[in-house]
Amino acid sequence: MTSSTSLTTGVSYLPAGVTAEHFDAAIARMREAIGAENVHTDDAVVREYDDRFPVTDGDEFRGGAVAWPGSTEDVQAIVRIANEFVIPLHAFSTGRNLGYGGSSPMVTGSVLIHLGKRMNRVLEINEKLAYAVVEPGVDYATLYRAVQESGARLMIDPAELDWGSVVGNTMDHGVGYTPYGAHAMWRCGMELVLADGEVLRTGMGGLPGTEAWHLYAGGLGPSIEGLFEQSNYGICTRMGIQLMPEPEASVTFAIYFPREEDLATVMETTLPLRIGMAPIQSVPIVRNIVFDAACVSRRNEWQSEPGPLTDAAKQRMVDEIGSGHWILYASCYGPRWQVDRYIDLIRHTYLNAIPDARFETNETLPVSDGSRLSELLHARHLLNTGVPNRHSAAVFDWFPNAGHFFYAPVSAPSGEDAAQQYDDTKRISDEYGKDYLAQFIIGLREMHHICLPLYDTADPQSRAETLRMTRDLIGAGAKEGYGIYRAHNVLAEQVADTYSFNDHVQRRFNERIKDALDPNGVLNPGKAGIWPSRLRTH
Ligand code: EUG
Repeated sequence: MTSSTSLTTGVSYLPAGVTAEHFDAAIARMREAIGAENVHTDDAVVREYDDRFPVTDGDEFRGGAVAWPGSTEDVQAIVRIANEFVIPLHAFSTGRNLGYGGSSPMVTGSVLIHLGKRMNRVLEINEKLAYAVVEPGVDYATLYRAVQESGARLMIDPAELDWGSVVGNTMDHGVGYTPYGAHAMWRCGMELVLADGEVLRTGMGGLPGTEAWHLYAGGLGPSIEGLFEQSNYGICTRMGIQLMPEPEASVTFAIYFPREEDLATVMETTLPLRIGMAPIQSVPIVRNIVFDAACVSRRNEWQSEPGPLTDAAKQRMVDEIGSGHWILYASCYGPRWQVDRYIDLIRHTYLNAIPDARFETNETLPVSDGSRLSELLHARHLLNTGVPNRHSAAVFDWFPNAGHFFYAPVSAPSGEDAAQQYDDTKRISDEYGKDYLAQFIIGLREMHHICLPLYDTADPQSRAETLRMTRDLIGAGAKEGYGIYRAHNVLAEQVADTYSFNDHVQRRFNERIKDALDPNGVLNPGKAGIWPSRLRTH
């Protein structure tokens, strides 16, 4: 530790109340434990982990150092040292939580633990029982390749963008679009490093020699895997994820609805087709034309003035892309005869409800068509058949330096709720002069209304206005009973406050668990508004 003072070079951000000497001593111990080449304090390395979509002007949400553990034992060592020195850690998988803070910590100066940097193995692919076991660094593209290379006839469920971590996305309640789209429903069996450094295997994983760890999420006693999702009670170092057997045939369809006012009818038509898991077997999305346009064009093709987008501009998108104001995408899977029957039934039901809608499939509108419409449909077909891609990342080029928040309220998948949310969100976006770009993601008994409040990440005024707008959206939604399911760092406090039943009993409960499991408050303090007692201000 004699060299510790020289380590201060390059440490730009220290956790509040921690001296440079103390921080350096902890860093030196981490270097000893996992190798000096795996712990960095240089600005050039640490700043790589700044939020790619910066929100604030100050130094908030920045790491002080980064560690690259190579094993569960490495993670244990880091956690134990953090406890000894009372240094905040911020663990993440691949750090692609874009729109929710990316890889940035709640507490400035935290030691970032980039789990995925070296812990990126697919540990098992079991074709017969249809599951895989992955480390945090396995992203959807990697899992897809591993399944292909193994020859297993299994279909993965990718998130919207292929660079997302399977573990990270699942732990944050992310969704995809195949029948296995609700990721938290299909994870089974976790290995966790607890806040005191001990390793826990959940469920059947408690039984030495078991082969059922990734088959059954129960075991003896309470189901605890959910406790580790969107929390800061432990670090997941491996996870089982169950996979759908590859179907004989798959067809993806798109339905183009001609009017904004069709939304409520679309939702009412969808619910009965979806809630029984047939004939709509996948997770349907209902996107507005602006979102689709942003995947295949730049904003200045349609409007050069700032927002909101005019009705004329949106109508031109619809006409020139050949689309609708709302577009529903979903898929059918199974034996060819069944897919054909389901597609027929679905087409008839929607066209009966909205006769001037247009119905296409990836077969009636083949990719060889070369149109933007077929490009969009084909990108959805890839996702819906388990082929990860990053087609939607084009949104980041909608205008120069574009970044975004996610505002994602949950409600019943009803026409009334969709119309109410659309009205509120559109009105508030118009007030702020911002584009409304969104998709509804329809589960079985709920939907997520995924809105992307976009801003110019290089323009402090655009950032501030969009942050204010997003706060207004959260406030307006909460008044109507629409809570958001996942919160950006900068919004976590406000969102936690909206879950206020019985004097915020949920937060108090979460924090009682936090204090019991992590008395020094070192693991991801502040995640989902859960603060350890030493840092709590509410
Ligand atoms: C998406 C879905 C989400 C989310 C963020 C993004 C998809 C984007 C269901 O939740 O939180 C197109």
